[in-house]
Amino acid sequence: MDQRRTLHSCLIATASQTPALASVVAVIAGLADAAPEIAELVATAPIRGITGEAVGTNTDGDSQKEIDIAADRIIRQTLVSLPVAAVVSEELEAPELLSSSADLCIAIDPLDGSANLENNVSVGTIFSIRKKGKDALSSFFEPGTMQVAAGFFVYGPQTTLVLALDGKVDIYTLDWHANEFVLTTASVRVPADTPEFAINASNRRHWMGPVRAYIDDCLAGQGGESGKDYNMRWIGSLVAESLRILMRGGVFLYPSDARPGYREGRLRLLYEAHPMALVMEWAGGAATTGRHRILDLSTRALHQRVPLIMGSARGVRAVDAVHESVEPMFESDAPLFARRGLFR
Ligand code: FBP
Repeated sequence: MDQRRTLHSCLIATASQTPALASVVAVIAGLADAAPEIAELVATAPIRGITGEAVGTNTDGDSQKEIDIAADRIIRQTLVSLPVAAVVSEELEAPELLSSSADLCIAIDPLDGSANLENNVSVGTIFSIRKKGKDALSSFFEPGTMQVAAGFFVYGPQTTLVLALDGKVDIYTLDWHANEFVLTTASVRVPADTPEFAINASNRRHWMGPVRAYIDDCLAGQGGESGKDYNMRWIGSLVAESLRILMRGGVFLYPSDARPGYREGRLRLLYEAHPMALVMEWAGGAATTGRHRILDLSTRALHQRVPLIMGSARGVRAVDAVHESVEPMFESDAPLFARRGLFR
């Protein structure tokens, strides 16, 4: 007998146990229907000639490729027929208002990491779902704790859905033949303490004192204050890094740095940091800026960036502790920054 549990059957079970989640479940089912089309687009993009050249810039000045726009179109067409009041997309300057009677507001990054596509590195779609507050637009300015579900698809060797719903995080894998997602890891837990970090180390000279002190100590290994040897990974694709951290732990850092435009980091709060923080916390991990819990932050501007440090709970706490003990200045502002004990 086939013991496998499909996304469809899990969603039906959730909606019948928790009727308040019925519209959320409908939206997730819709996104899951759209994902194979985007995965197929990604898989065949070089043949179609649409990975490469930038065709414009988005609201934040990031280059936009034809494939970013195509993925955005697929997702937003899907959302039109679902109980969605408004959508914020990385590819849209302003929110799009959909059904005024619907009770959900969605923020999406339709194709995160598309700069990696020429190299056949995993990319993905990130989504964040919140209940509509007093009106659709103001809902996007509520803290990340208002999310009722979040997750991401990874288009890689496998097409994966990581879904934070109903207080837990499940991982599904697309069965291409049956055209359905199958539960492959239920209630995933981020290992509490994995000596592995992920950061774009080429920016070291631009980092603030605390991040530099933390990473320098990781690099010092057993001879450093942590007394542990660390491994390093950097894929340059948020969805791929997040999936790795869920499966085997570690800490991911995209901090603020002194480069123009990076004083608040690189990643966007509404459709990158908030959903990843919900996934991490519901899987037993943590997500902060080094000083503040990401889920407690409210958006000031729709496409606002934020420093993101996430992953194994003990690792994130260690980074936060360094932020308490090391002066928060950029080296370019003050070459000598104070340093006390790191892992206390
Ligand atoms: P986009 O949202 O523009 O796709 O950029 C996000 C991202 O690609 C993340 O997936 C990744 O973590 C980060 O940028 C890599 O940045 P960098 O190239 O500075 O290391």
